[in-house]
Amino acid sequence: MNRSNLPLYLQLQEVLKDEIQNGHLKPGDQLPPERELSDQFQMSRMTVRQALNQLVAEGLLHRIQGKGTFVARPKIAQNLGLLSSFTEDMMSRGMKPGARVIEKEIIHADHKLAEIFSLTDDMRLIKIRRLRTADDEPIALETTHLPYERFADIAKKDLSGSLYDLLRNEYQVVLSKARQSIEAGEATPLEAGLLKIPEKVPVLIIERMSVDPQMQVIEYVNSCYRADKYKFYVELQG
Ligand code: 16G
Repeated sequence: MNRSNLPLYLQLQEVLKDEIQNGHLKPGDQLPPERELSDQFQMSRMTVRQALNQLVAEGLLHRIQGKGTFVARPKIAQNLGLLSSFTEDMMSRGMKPGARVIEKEIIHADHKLAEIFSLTDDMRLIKIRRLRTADDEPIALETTHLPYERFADIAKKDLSGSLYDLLRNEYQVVLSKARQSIEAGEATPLEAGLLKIPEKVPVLIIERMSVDPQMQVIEYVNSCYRADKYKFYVELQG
């Protein structure tokens, strides 16, 4: 494609994308100020800003207020075909997984939760909300529900590591299947504060329901993932 036919802001986007792809611009590198880019590429600052805004929206660049525009780290890509834990996912990428417990309580199942767990309304569940981090950076806020009858004492255990390891090692529970849905959402004030993103930015809302080999529901998890840090992929067979 001949770039000179493209609108100016798209031309600049293509140049910057190439620089990122061929490694001349690396994650963490700071871009020159808008004024310099506008001189260098002979376009107005508004056009430069338009190009940069689009690359920020695509997750290739990020802005730090008062500091400038930087090349973003590539998103963490998770294979949707595997029933893996956050800990395994991060470790397989050489990243340090983390979990900070924000809240844990015993709740009574509302109608929706009762249906998911095949419980009668009002039965008890353990609700655990944890902030998940990768290399100490907040990635997701996960709210997990577990049946109280089966895991009554789990809230007393150390939940700052892998929940799946805990289930396996302390309760001999192995998850065999899960159903997961992913949809777009907006960060609520609570999510934005904990995930260190502005309120209302697009996020990925994920629900996972996992069962053991006897098809007993073990966990129902509602998560909010940062869309600028995470993406999911699936391999399709023809
Ligand atoms: C993943 C799961 C979550 C599960 C957690 C266990 C998604 C969207 N969610 O984050 O359902 O509870 O792993 O991870 O993938 P852990 O064993 O590291 O605590």
